[in-house]
Amino acid sequence: MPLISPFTTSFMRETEKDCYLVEASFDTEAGPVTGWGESVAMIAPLYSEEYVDGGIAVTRDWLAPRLYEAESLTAETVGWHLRHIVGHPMAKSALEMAVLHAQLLAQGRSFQEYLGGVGAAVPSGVSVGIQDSIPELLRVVGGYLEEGYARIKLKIKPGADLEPVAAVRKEFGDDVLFQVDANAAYTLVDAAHLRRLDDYGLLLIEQPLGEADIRQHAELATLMHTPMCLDESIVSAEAAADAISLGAAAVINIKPGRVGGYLEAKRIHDLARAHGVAVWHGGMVETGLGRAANAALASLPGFSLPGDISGSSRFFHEDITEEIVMHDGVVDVPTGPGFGVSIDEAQLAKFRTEV
Ligand code: OSB
Ligand code: MG
Repeated sequence: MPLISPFTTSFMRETEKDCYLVEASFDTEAGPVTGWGESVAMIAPLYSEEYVDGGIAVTRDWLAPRLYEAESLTAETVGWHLRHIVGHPMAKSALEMAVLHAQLLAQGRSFQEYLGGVGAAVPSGVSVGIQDSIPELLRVVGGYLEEGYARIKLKIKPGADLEPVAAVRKEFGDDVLFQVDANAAYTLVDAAHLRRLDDYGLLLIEQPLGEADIRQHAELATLMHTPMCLDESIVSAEAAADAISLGAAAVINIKPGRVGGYLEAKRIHDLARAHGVAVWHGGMVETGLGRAANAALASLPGFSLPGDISGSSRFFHEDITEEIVMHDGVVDVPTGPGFGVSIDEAQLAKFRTEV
């Protein structure tokens, strides 16, 4: 799916969204039911080790066969059946999501109700890529603020950090909820430089160091005031427990795909909440399918900061489901059965490259 404008992070420049979906069909007493799951793996292994072609291969050859063999498969047992396959959380997540979708549809139940989420809408933040110039950055951020987004997250990297952050603060003032995301672009050697971000009243700094560097994030957290938030490092509830107990994460970005599914994501939410650690819902440029499910998860009470749950129009001219709409700084939590959206087969056919 072509993106409205290129999305640039410290690790890549994306001009189109490439992903795969999982379709899970079941025969039930009431007739056939089909659920859809979306993998958040990217086209290249640059954000995590997973990537689209690898996810398709491991799903076909190793994951799906185990689920075909399972008796009375439920969403709650997908993780159990796949437990001996090491890694591949994004691929596992897409499978669990498809089974969960089918299960909810069969029960006529909404995902929010299943989870115990609360409220009709969730606050909507926007993730802003690295721009080619400061004037361009101010134009882009100004546009999102005008649209009503509740929070701005700016991608940073070495050489594109202090100056753009200072420019956004100067132009839009101290009241804008503003945070940065480095996608693992720095090392602990950069601590003195990163500390200079403390002058800008940021909500948090997301993943300045590497995925494996939980202890080093804890050390960096003692060297700066800006709250430390982890994204890439939180690959499971166990990793979240380690990060919390080491003092590496004052805040956690929860992405269901990165942790193996929505059920593990809820466990991380519950764990963080019990420790008084704030969480917010991350994004992986999902289609309307993933975004709809994300909005339901983000309605759990521990999600106290606006998530990367922007409307379809943030990234796409047209979506493969009903449009996800940001209005008044929020996205409504879908209330219909399943994830509350459906795959538009004609739209899907338009973007489909493989059967
Ligand atoms: O680090 O949060 C990230 C997109 C792809 C990979 C990693 C990240 C992101 C985003 C997108 O920031 C946020 C969104 O989907 O709105
Ligand atoms: Mg991030």
